[in-house]
Order: sequence, then structure tokens, then C-alpha cells
Amino acid sequence: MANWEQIDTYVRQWLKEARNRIMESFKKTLEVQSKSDRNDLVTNIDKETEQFFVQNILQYFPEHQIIGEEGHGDEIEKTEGVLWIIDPIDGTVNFVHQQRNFAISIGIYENGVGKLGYIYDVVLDELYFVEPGKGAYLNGAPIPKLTNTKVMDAIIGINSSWLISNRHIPIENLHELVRDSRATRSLGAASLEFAYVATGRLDAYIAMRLSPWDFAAGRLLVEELGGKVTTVKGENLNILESNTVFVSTKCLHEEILNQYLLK
Ligand code: 2AM
Ligand code: CA
Repeated sequence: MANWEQIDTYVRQWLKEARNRIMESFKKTLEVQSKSDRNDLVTNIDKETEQFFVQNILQYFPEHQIIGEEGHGDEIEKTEGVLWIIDPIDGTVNFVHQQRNFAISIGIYENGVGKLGYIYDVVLDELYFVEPGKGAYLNGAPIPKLTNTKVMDAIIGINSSWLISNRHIPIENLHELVRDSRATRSLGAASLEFAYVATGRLDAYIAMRLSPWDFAAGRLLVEELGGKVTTVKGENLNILESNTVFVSTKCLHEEILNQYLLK
């Protein structure tokens, strides 16, 4: 049986250490490379931060499995045992261009069930933490349950590039949603957009392509607070695959799904 209290203590310690390293890195020159396309960036700090977590986890918990964005565990196909899903820097474009609005995201699952979730806004030193069934916290203070709202009063998180074209939802439907809502915002770091829905700063978040490390922690956080997390077609997310993602408070989820996304 995993000792979740002990794991939690270590994760918090490692997050602080990773923060110190990342803040120090601002004084040095970053090595930036492209991955799948020229706007899909990775830096030496993404890679070093992933390595830092992997080495620490395996030192104390050699039997645990780890999937990291920068390549660790990309062969993993099963959710048996304890599985860590890590994005060492979520929002790398923001990290490189803005030196803010990025986070470390860690979701820990046991046999496919979410056990602990961490989204750490490194620069603001804000830690969103969830232990499903036991509560969700921002820097130790309980986060209140989500309250519902209607589209006309809602702020929708969506990257405007999905309004130009996407393979999943007719763009006219998205244009209508944008027109009917109060406002749209795009932060450029999926885990923080989940955290924004969790804390009521956004009412919904829509993305057409997120990987497990982008949502592993965020979905646990939003679900704990009474929100709903599905694909843009309303289906369950597969934790080992890339998915479209639609995050929202419960009633708004139904309204957006029925009136816009599935119309
Ligand atoms: P990243 O910075 O860790 O790559 C940007 O809108 C958000 O989407 C970020 O959270 C970013 O994570 C994620 N993202 C960017 N490109 C992606 C891709 N090709 N697949 C999945 N997620 C991606
Ligand atoms: Ca990343």
C-alpha cells in the first residue's frame, strides 16, 4: 500500500527545490529547441526538471511508474500500480517568452484512480493541491465548491487558434459560443486553465489537443470541486492518451455541450 502522506511530503519538498532551480535559470541563457513544429518548444530546463523528479521518485519509490512529457515512460500502456504523470513545465512558450504563466503539473494515480494532484504556479509560488474525496486547496486554504453560471455570464478559456480551424467541432458553433459568452481568455498553460476553472476565474476551458500530462492533475482538481471534465463530445477522458478537453461547472457543461458543441 502506498503511503500517500509520505509521498505528499516529498512532492512538496521537490516542488520547492524545482522552483529554486527554475528561478535561478532566469539568470542564465536558455537552450530552446523545437519539437513537433517550430512553435512546440522545449528547453534544457523542461528536460532537467523532468529528470530531477524522475530521479527523486525512483530513488524513494522504485516500483512506481512515471510518464513525463519530455520522454520518460512513453512506452507505458497500462495504469496498474502507482503512476505519476508529470509535466515539468506546462506552458513552455510562456516560460520562454514571458517568464511567467507556466506551471509544474503532477497527477498521481493508483490503478487508474486519481490519488493526488499538484499544479504549481512557479513564479507566483501558488500551489493548487487536490486529494480526491478529501479536498482541494490553494496554498493550504480550501477552495470553495464551484458555483454555476450561464453562457451569457461566463468567461470561456479557449485558444483563438481553435476558432480558425479544428478537426473536432464546426468552427461556426464555436464562433456562436464566443459571441454569446461574456468574454474569452487564453492563458497558454492548460494546467493553469484547469486551476482557473477550479477557482472560478474561468467558467469553462476548451482545448482540442491535450496530452495526459496537461490534464492529469487538473481534472482531479476540477472534479473534486464539483466540475465536469470530458472530451468536447462529452466522452470520458482516457488518461493514457491525447484527448480534446472540455472543462466546466456542471450545468454550464450541459448547456455548452447541448447548445453549441454537439449542435
Ligand atoms: P506545454 O507547454 O507543456 O507544451 C498551450 O495552449 C497548452 O497546450 C499548454 O498547456 C501546452 O503544454 C499544451 N500543448 C501545446 N502543444 C501541444 C500538443 N502538441 N499536444 C498537447 N498539448 C499541447
Ligand atoms: Ca511541458
